[in-house]
Amino acid sequence: MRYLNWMSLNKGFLICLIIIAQPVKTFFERMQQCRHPFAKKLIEIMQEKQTNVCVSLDVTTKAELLRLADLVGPHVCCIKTHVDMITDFDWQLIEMLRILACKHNFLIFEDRKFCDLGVISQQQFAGGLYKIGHWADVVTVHAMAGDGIINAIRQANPECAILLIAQTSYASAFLGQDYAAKVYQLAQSHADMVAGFIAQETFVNDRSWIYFGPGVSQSAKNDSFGQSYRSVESILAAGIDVVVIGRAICQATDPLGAAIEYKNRAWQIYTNHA
Ligand code: 5BU
Repeated sequence: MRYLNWMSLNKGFLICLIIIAQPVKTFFERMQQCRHPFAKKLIEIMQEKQTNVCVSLDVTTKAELLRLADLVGPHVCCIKTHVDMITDFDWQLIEMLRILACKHNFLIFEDRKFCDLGVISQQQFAGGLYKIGHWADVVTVHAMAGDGIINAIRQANPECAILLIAQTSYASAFLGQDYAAKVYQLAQSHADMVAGFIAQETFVNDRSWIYFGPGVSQSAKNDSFGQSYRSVESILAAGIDVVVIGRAICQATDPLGAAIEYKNRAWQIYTNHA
């Protein structure tokens, strides 16, 4: 009897262990699937901080960007910027942002959407006022310009990862399945630089990339300039790894509360799906 009890206890313990171990195993697998070091690092941070939220800090001053980064930084895996929106930009902003990235363990994503000749994009990436290539962990690139931009970024800083825009949350009628298929081909031939995609779904049956999905809000359906929103549930059900959330956090009356709410909701859904 005692032996039986011990056996059933042990069995229960083993089942618990398997259940507890499940997400770890899944995340390990997800990390194994993704080839690019940026994607691997991101998954590590996601797992450690239990968050698959990337917050888009679309604000116009240094002070506001840094205030929000410090406030919501502990709850996100990435902070996305549009650095050319900052009216009082200077290099101190970058230094402070990098310090906050270390303090809160998030990656910096500059959503520059490069889309020009390689030679121009290289200057926009490495030079100019913002010197994006000196501080961003990842940048967005439009694939319609071919591989010139990817080659130019590789030459300037091969450590900076690229997310190719395959699908958008706006004007998506322009970029159909054919376009996404070509974006995928481009990524495959530049897998040393391309870590994943901006998309609305996993548009190819290939999990070796990380998928970021913008256009997410639980309350708004659209804005007055063409943005269209989906819920966290809907975009994660479509296979997206990281939800990109801007105004729903930054313009909330309580940005910290909103960030925590999105983090918990997205993480719970993602870990059940992952
Ligand atoms: P919002 O406030 O959650 O609407 O902000 C969305 C952010 O994501 C914003 O910075 C856009 O530039 C970015 N974005 C997007 O909304 N949709 C896309 O398809 C792409 C980027 Br690509």
